[in-house]
Formats: sequence, structure tokens, C-alpha cells
Amino acid sequence: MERILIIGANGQIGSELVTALADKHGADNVIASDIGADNVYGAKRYTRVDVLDKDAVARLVADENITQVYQLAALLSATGEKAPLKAWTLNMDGLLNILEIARERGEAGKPLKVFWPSSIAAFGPNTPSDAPQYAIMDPTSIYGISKLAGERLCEYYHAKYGVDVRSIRYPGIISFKSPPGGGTTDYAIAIFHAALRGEVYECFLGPETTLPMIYMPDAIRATVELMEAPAEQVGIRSSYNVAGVSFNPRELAAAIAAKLPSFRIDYKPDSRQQIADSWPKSLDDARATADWGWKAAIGVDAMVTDMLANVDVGLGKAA
Ligand code: AKB
Repeated sequence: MERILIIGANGQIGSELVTALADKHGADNVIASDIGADNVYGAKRYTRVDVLDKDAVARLVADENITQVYQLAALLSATGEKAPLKAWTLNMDGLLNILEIARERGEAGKPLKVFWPSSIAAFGPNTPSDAPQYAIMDPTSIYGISKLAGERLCEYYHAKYGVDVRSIRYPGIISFKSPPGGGTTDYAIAIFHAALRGEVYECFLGPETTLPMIYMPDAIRATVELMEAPAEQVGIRSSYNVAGVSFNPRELAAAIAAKLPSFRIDYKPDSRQQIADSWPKSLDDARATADWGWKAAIGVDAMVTDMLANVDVGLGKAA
């Protein structure tokens, strides 16, 4: 029986992973945690804990006999640029605390499997635009630098201490359950909120800025499939490229307008353009396919239809 702790459960991925894992393993076996007073997404079990408080997390892991930790607490690319030291501390020390707890538990004969999200932000301007699994990685944002360093830590803890850590380089994730939360790819969520409010969307990226994206159900399925893969099939312990779809704001706006003809978009690129320009346009995920059978299932059209049917415009004014 798995006993699962999700740290950062009030964020974009956490909000949906809690439900997916509760459906699989039973709601009593999934403990959502974050720094807020409550879980806003209806987790059956919620504990307030700060990933930077290693002793508190270690106690929780021991008291609840946790077998898997998903460490999702992080500052994203745009928010990270506003507070680089805070982003570095949270993103790096948070991961290190969990890897250390996993090392200690492993040495005590109580193995702890770890999931940690990397990102397309780990790539940089000299990465080929269709990013291979192994490429030049010269990230320019503090978020991307923390993701690249985190990938190296994951591989190190696996090689040196045998920690069973698994990771995905997520593309921009598009979803409707949580509001846009400080990412450069979040224009592709905010655009739906504006469209459904009947507003002209002022896009902070230019029309031709193509980026790798993935719809949340595919992102959750990739995460679960990687975590369930037999250890010998997980040949990469830094982080796997996982592809979904690629599009730019002009193409997304056209796909929305095809279903909502009154929709209009304007472009006013800001500092996030520079971050987006440093990222690849697509990902080569052949290794994820070969190692554990990954294949994306949801295309742009199906995603747009589902987003328009489900976005809650009451989630607060979008970014
Ligand atoms: C961001 O835009 O910062 C994130 C990411 C690509 O990791 N969505």
C-alpha cells in the first residue's frame, strides 16, 4: 500500500494530482500539504507544512509512514524574477530537504520514492529549438537555473545514495482548476479567462512565440505513468523530456476564435517575452516513449473545447 505526501498541493499540479492519486490509492492514503491554512481543492487529508522546515517534513513522513513524496512547492519563472533569492531558496532547499529525507529513510530501510518537477525552463538560448533529451542547457531565468541544478541533484542522489527519484521536464501546463500562477506559459490559461469574460485579451508574449505546452490530464497521466514504471525502466534520473503540443499565441487565439467568434487578442510583450525567447519551441521525448511508453493524447482542438467548457471565470482576474 502506498502512503503519499504531496507538498505544494495548493498549486497548479498539486490541485489535480491530489484527486488523481486519491482515486488510485484511496483518499485516506494521500496527504495534501502546503503553507496555507487549508487545502482549497477539497483534499480529504490536509496538513500545513513548509518544505523549508526539514524536521517538520521528516516528522510528517515518519508519523504517516509515507512511501512517496511529490515535492511540487516552487516559485515559477515570472514570479521568480521578482524575487530571485526567494526562488532559489525555495526551489533548491525544498528539493534538497526531500532528497535528504529520502536518503535518511533509505539508510534506515524505509525507502521513499520521490517525484520532483523540472521544466522546459532548464533549457536556454543555445538549446536547439526542438530540444533533445541531452542538449546544451544554459537557462537564463533563476527558475530555470534552479531546475537545471535540481536535475543534477536528483541524478546525484540516485547515483550516490540509490534514492528512487523521478522527474519530468514539464512543458507549460494548461488547466482550469487553479488560477494562472506566475509562469511565463500562463498566458495560455489567462487567455481563456479573458475570452469567457468577453474581454479583449492583452497577451504578454508576441504572436509568434511558439512554446511546448501540455494539457493537464496528459501531464497528470505522464506523472503517474513515470512513478508507476518499474525502476529498471527509468533510465534517466535527472529529468525526462515529455512533449504535449506546441503552439504560439496567434494559433491559440485562432483556435479559440473558431469556437468563440467574438474573441479578440492584442499583443503587448513584457519582460516575460525574454524568458519565453530563451526556451525551446518543442521537445523530443523519444526517451520517455522508449523507457516507459509515454505518448501524449490530447491535441489543441480538444484542449480548447475542454477549457472553454470548464474555465471558471470567477477564479480571479487572470494574469
Ligand atoms: C513557467 O512558465 O514558469 C512554468 C514552466 C514552463 O515551468 N509554467
